[in-house]
Amino acid sequence: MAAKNRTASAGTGTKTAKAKKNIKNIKSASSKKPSKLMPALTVIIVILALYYIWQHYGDAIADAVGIDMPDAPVQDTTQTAPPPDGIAAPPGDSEAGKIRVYSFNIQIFGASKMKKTRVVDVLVDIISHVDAVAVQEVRSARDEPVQEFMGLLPSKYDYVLGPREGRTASKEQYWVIYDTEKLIAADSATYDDAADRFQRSPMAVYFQTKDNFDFILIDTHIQPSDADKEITVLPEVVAYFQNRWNETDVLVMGDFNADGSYYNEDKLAAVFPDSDYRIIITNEYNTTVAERDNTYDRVIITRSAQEDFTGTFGVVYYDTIYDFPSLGIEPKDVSDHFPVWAEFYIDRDTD
Ligand SMILES: [Ca+2]
Ligand SMILES: [Ca+2]
Ligand SMILES: [Ca+2]
Repeated sequence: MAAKNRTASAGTGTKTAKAKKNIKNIKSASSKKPSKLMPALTVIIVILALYYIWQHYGDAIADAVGIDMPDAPVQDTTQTAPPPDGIAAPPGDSEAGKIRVYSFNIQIFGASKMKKTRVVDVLVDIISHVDAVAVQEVRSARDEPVQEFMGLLPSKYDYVLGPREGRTASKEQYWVIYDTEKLIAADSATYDDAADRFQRSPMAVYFQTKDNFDFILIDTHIQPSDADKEITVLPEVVAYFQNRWNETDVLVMGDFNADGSYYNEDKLAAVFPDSDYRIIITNEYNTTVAERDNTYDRVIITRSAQEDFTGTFGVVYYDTIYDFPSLGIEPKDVSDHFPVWAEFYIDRDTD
């Protein structure tokens, strides 16, 4: 993959060096006037303490209060490490006549994440192989990080970004990125959650392909503490969008938090029965980077989309794809989730 311009990081480094020089100057000036030494030292200590907190806990603070910290200085210790050159991100690109649709919770995406250049390199490489991806957990007060990331992808990619959703100060946006050479985003909408049953009301895009296949992609991030209730409502969301666009093929994708302490995964088959749906990412798959084995992320399709499904699907275990030690980052720096995906024919659709 192409090495990207990292002038922003280099600039931050120069500024830091300048600041240190200034601190030195203040120190030597102060030493000539002993009476003013203490206040000057106090100011320096406070500045250094704030700088330390900002640098080390900026992300955590931003997460806790639900905002994205503006431009926290990130120490880039990986500048000399090579980019993940020549490594194709499995499962690889789709063949002609087929598309691969992904879901990826990229964990607190915003300005802070965009500063982590090697993390961004890996994200760009993964997403440069998708035909479409339903992204969860864009958490930024501004749209610039999303626009900046789109600028790093091949120009054939376009996107739909949903409104900021959430009952508290912590808001998230759904973000669907797609290859305009394969797909046309004919329309998009957010579920009309009048009864306020979702922390983050699901977003959907109605896609058309160059051939017969047209479908609705629903992007959802289920609230962990309310997983049982929210997942139960998803079939209503499916029906809502089916009626809206008069289209039966629906791919419900996203971070369902449908496992572990949040949800009894054995209940999912009752919400999405075989008569009407097919659960493609079933309970035995691990979709999380953590040690524990959980199927939080799911791909579920409606019955009419089964004629379009090729039977090929997967989880992108990027921890085994990239040489993380040489990049100077860990897989968990990329996200706490692995992407999940399913493949579809574009020429077999009958509805
Ligand atoms: Ca269709
Ligand atoms: Ca499981
Ligand atoms: Ca169909």
